[in-house]
Amino acid sequence: MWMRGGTSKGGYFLASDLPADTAARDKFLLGMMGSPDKRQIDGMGGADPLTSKIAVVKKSERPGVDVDYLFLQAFVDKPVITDAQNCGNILVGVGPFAIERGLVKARGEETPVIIYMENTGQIAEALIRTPNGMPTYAGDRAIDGVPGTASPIPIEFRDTAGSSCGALLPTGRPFDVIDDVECTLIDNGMPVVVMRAAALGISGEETRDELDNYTELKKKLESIRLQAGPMMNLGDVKDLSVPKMTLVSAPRAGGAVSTRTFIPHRCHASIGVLGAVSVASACMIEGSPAAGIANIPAGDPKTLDIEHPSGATTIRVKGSGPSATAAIVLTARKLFDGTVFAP
Ligand code: NQM
Repeated sequence: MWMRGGTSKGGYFLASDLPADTAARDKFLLGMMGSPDKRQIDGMGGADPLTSKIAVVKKSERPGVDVDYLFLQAFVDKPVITDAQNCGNILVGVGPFAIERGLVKARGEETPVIIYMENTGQIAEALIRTPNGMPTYAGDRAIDGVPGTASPIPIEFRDTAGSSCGALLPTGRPFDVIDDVECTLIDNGMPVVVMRAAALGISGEETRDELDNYTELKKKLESIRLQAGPMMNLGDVKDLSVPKMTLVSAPRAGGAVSTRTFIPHRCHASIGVLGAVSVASACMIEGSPAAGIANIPAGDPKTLDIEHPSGATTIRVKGSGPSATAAIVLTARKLFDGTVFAP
């Protein structure tokens, strides 16, 4: 099934429909996406990392969990499929997909789906509208970065701190200095390096296309990223899609902070969901470069608008530090259901 999840898009598969052998699976997935090729002309990928995404879903054997979700990122221009990151946007389609495929039975107006995220070993709980025993996609919820409206899907995350790096702050410090740039190395669901845009010589208001053509900036970011990888317990990150690189500046539209994120080699059209949770957490760490410019509302829980190139992503954070929990409301839509082929 092809679905939009949040501001991303990809292929959703039952694990049982894919080869069990990882090498054979990856060969099939690269072939059906059309990778490696920057236009992905011979496959389903949309010539963008945000549309070259894959969800592999199966019924869970874990107590209290409905389905297991493995996220796979297909690189566009390299023959690489990686499970080294999670994806909160593609996650949004997992609940409806699980119900459509009969892995979870609809239970009245709304059906909760408890999802184990295999990449990072955490739980997310999604609530899907199922008025007629099946997911309904039509609704009145708008999200920035997607035209029109659709049915809202609230999702709560549990235990996201240190998902891939072992700790919220893997170096134990609010920031480290790499190549003379103050960087917060953080993981609250997604490993992210958070820096001030000004420290890299940009305003933070640039468009995605402007930043994608800024070769010098990309070189500087890659140098920082390769040094940050081992410091974040991720090892050599040359062929990994983490850590993400987020440049923050003061909010411009009444939100908490403004962001431009590289994922990691192309600029994101908006921001990843778990990426936004990690950035929001960095903004709340005293002494961090982000905290100095962010506008954090008082009270608990807090609603934080993380501004990005297509608007803002709203995160609700309860508590603070490693025990904080995060929630979002996004939308998903079924686009196509059928048979996909690889060469
Ligand atoms: O951070 C893109 C996306 C993502 C990841 C990326 C995501 C998340 O927008 O949870 O959703 O950072 O590669 O799909």
